[in-house]
Amino acid sequence: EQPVILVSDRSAVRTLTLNRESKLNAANDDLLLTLTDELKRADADPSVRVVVITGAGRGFCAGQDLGDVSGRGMTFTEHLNHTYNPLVRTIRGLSKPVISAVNGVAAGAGASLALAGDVRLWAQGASLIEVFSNIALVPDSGSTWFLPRLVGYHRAFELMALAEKVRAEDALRLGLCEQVFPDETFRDDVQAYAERLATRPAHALKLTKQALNAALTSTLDQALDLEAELQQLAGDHWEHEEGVTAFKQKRPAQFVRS
Ligand code: T3D
Repeated sequence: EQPVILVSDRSAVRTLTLNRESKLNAANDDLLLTLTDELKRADADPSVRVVVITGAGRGFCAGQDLGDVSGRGMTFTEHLNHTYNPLVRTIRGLSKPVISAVNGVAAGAGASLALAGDVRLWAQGASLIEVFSNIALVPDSGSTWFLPRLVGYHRAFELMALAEKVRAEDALRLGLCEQVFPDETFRDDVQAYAERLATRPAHALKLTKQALNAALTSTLDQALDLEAELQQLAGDHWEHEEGVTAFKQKRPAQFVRS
């Protein structure tokens, strides 16, 4: 049987590919738990500097596998706490940048996964649907937290209530993704982007991610205090010394040390 998550490494970039192609990578528990484990393994692996989550075939992730719900012996609440919620917490808490590389349709919890990355790269033919209301469920896996922060309450409500498909050019305009690449070159373009990100100062980016995540729910005073605290950690790190030295020597900084 095919593995539900494909793992591949190239130039400090670990790519985790959701691999249930015939169902547009709809998520069963095996996929969700394996993806969470693989993210933690990538975080602990010093050879990895950036993690990419993408989908095999023409879909990114069609959300919960609807053939896998009945008879699973868990309430919805238990299921979310067992599978999706640890996954989203792991992505947001990862010390390394996570790229959601949205190669095709992202629906339901798949849409949440598309929004959860630190960077969201889309193929031209990708789309996002807050599909939950089609089956009379509540948006989950972080969608109710991510989407209104990106597009405001009212647009989020409309997208969720009508389950309308958001295409790439609208996603870019709405701030649901950072870049859109042609379908034909998407995987190479994602790899090139990820490799560029991998040359950036890993320790400083880890602290940046921590500060931004905290700032999303903090006051300005709290953000200023945390910045002051984290800046000490960044300033004491060799990356900072290298950055300043490189600037003075008029050369590119070398933030990757073997
Ligand atoms: O704890 C809990 O369980 C609650 C958690 C909930 C989280 C959620 O994600 S709820 C939302 C679940 N997802 C959906 O409702 C999406 C259902 N799928 C669709 O609406 C459409 O498939 C898409 C809009 C995503 C794509 O449409 P299209 O026309 O491009 O493809 P298709 O023909 O509908 O799908 C292709 C195949 O994938 C098809 O199988 P077949 O007929 O070729 O054998 C289809 O049944 C299968 N598929 C797509 N999505 C799912 C799925 N199979 C199982 N579960 C799916 N979610």
